[in-house]
Amino acid sequence: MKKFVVKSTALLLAAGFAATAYSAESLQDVMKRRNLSQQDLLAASKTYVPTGKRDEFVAFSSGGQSGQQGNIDGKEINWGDTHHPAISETQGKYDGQFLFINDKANPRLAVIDLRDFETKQIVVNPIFKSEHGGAFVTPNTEYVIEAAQYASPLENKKFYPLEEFNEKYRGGVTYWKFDRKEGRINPKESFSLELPPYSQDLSDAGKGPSDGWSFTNSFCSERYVGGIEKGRPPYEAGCSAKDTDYLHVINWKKAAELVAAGKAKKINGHNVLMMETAIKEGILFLVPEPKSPHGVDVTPDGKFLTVAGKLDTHVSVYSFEKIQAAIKAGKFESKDPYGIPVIGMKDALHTQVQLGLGPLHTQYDSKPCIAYTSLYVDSQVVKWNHCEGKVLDKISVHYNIGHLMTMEGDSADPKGRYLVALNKLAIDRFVPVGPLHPQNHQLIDISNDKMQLLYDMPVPLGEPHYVVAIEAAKLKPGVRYKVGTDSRTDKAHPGATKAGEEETVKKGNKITVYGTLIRSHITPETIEAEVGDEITIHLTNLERAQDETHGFTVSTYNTHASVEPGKTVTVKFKADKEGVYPYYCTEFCSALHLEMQGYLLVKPKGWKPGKVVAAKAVYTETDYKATVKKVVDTQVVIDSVVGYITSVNFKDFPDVVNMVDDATDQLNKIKDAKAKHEAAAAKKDWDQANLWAEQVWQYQVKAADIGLRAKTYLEQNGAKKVK
Ligand code: CUK
Ligand code: CUA
Repeated sequence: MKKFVVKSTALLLAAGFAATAYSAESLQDVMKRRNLSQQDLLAASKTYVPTGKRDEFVAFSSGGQSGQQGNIDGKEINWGDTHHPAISETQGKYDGQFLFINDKANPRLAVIDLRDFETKQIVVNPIFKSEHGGAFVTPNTEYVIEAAQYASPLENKKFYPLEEFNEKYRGGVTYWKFDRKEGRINPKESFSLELPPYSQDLSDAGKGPSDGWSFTNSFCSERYVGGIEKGRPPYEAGCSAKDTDYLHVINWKKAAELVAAGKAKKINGHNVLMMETAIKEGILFLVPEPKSPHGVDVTPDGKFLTVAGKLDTHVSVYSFEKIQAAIKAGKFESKDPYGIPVIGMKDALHTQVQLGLGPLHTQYDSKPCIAYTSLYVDSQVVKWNHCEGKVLDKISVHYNIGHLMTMEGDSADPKGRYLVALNKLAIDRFVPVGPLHPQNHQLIDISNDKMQLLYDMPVPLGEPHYVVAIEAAKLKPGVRYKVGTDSRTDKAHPGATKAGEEETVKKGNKITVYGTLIRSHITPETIEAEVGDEITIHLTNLERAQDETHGFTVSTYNTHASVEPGKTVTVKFKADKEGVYPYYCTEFCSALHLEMQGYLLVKPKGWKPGKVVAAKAVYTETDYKATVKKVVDTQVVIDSVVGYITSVNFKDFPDVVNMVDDATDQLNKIKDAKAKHEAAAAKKDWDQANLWAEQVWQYQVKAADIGLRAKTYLEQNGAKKVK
């Protein structure tokens, strides 16, 4: 420890000397040197978060096409194409409890618990082969909506030729029932509605007056089937031939009742309400919408829905009231080929507003009637008034914006303030990194009449289609798990192990390790196996201190776990190759992190040890005495830290209490190690004596490390002296 102090002082001195060679720059100097304008400075002061301060909003971004893991139909899936995250809602407002996200390529939906930001569940859609209109939640998160995209037969693994597209291929929308208490989707109580093969696109749930209804777009009501290799015009021509496509208007509350009343058909074991039933029961309607629509976004008051048509310069604002009036009056202009009643566009429209080229997605402001729409082709964001139908402002973005996102801007209670443009192309914005450019987000201030571009942010990896942002104060994540928790089930882990109860059990060719992790030690330090053994390692992180995560990996066995404080994880693998495989902690958790190691020894079958030569002594009595002196000196430091902590009201700080508990645990281990080094010294076994004395010092160092952290925390958080 002393060595560190000396070193860092030397560094400080060096830095100090260097600094004297220059005088500190003023704000003006920096502006001049970096060629910054007043406008840049204003933008910087609006976005800079000083050290120790925190962001007001947190964004959750989809990862687009990127890697992860899973399993569908017994096939390992190593990537996904996530598009739309959704935060759970209570009465239409973000509640910060759960996040849902869809996978377009492998139709499925993930549930993420925002207490620990972990994926708790992935449900695979039982009837779709691709999807896009998810995840969208109903106002109290009763259901998570997931609509199909490319039509396919609903039965699993069933082939029908493309010639039977109109008869056998289907779209649909799934309503996944969410059990908030369990924090999981309940597939048994979930259901789908069969829809025509129109290539359904985005969805949204009604709220307020439109609660109980949901809306799903479609972009290929032509039901076109391409096949350019057979001389047919391509999909993009056939799917945009007509002037309109269809908005699906669905009464999901009634649909749920019909399913409960047994009116659904089972397909692949899943409840599907067939179109025929939906038409007969009056819960499914269509409204024409202009050319190749993309987003449908319900206004915060639930009275209107904005549809943006990629190939139309307008957005169309539909009135929920008018749609309902047409339904009540039975006023339909026609039926589609499947018999679904079609409401006339005129009878449903509130207004249409010309915005520009390629409108895609819409978000709302905290100010009433104010909406923002992305223009893909024009590379612009338009601010407009959806009540009065007029354009208010436009700003250029760089380049080709897809989604846009305002703070809680798809909820019943948008927060305004900022807008993020999720641009598809970055082109010249950032330092070049080769042909694959980073993704590009731009932050825009929307608190004034004119929008102001504040910041360009490169984003690595997959393309974030949609992002949701929530007030940071609404998130209440935990700091640690109750010791022995399986974070996937949120229940006690069967392999949870307490300190001192670690063991390795071998039964036949199955080895089960009940191990623990605590700075800076993995128990056990050796795992012995024979080739072919199946190894299961349960590891419990015993730390109570905040942020003391350990990791675990075994060399070349393709296994890894991140073990946060309190968590128990299991890694499993087959020891299928003979050899020596170090395992270690993968998080730099302590000064002796590198020493947090062990060996997996995989012996050939039937291996017997040969004659072991006794090792020569390494340490002397002098070494032992020096170590004992080091222990005595360190104890002085510990005593002074303990003196400080107990002199203030540390018990009022739960985080400190946890740190003190951890430190005390370390100190309690000293007694045993001390007895061992004293016994060895009495026998003049200086190797054993010195090493056990060193171990005492290790416990001290860890305790002192935690103690100093607690002391700093108390000093920074205004601890008060107690008598
Ligand atoms: S989609 Cu990508 S820009 Cu999947 Cu919401 Cu519109
Ligand atoms: Cu534990 Cu590094």
